[in-house]
Amino acid sequence: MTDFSTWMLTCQTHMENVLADSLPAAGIAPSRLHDAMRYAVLGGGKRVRPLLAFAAGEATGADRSRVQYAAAAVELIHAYSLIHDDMPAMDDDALRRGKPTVHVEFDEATALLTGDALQSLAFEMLSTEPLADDAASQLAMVQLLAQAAGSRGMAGGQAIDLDSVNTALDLPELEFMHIHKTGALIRASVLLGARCGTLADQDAVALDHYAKCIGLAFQVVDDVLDAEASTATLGKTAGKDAAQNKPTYVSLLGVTRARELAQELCTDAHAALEPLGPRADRLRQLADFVVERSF
Ligand code: GRG
Repeated sequence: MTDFSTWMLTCQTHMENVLADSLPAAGIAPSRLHDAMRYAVLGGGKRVRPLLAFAAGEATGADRSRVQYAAAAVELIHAYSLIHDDMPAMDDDALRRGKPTVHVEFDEATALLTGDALQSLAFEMLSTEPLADDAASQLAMVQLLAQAAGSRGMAGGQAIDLDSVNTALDLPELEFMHIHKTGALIRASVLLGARCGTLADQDAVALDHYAKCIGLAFQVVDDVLDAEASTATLGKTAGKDAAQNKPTYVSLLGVTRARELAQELCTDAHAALEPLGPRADRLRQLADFVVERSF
């Protein structure tokens, strides 16, 4: 088995190439919009969601030529969410992935349209590329991503987040918000990657539980890094949660307990994968990566 860093780099490079080929070429009219789409998506980000899709695909024997489009579709939705989240009406941030945010580099109207167009491209890709053996299975994949991105998923979580500024959420309320805002797309990454292969019902349950644990762990670590890491390391403005008086795992639990919680969630994620045996090893490595990451 290739070591994890090599595997990760190979997947990230592959993802970059698929995304670069799938996005409208720079300079093609309307060129400002297409330039902004490429600016937002290419050359940055950890690609955690595509990595999860590739790893889940490996666990179900999926062909990478299928998984690459499921992975890319999720990454396009993620990129759109970051663009809109950074806009003045939401988080109002000027730095993302170490460069100016889309509305700063271009303008607000272009940023809105860029997010819209990336979301559409994601669904075009998921419904066009051959990802499943039959049309009904592929339709179910489209529905899965639509639900994950929509008001009962990521967009709903974002709405709760916006409402929560200056309020005192308790732990279950915070968890509910993050299961939607961050967790829904992470769950979709795992399940879509897995569905590109042969997914037994009991494995779907196990992967669903794994994804829930990883989604929450990802967010707990995100909160810790926001409190502890530098803007230069993160490539986005650090310390924003406290500055905006947002409820976070760090504000509720403190850094030490938040780190412990992330580790507990990682242990739960490993336990969830037990029935899958060695074919889930990449997912295990990714669970560790999510919790141990420093950016
Ligand atoms: C605008 C509908 C809508 C939703 C926005 C994803 C999101 C919801 C907001 C982003 C704000 C944020 C800091 C969320 C917490 C976790 C998160 C998604 C962090 C960014 O994801 P990474 O670390 O980013 O995977 P990279 O740049 O590596 O892809």
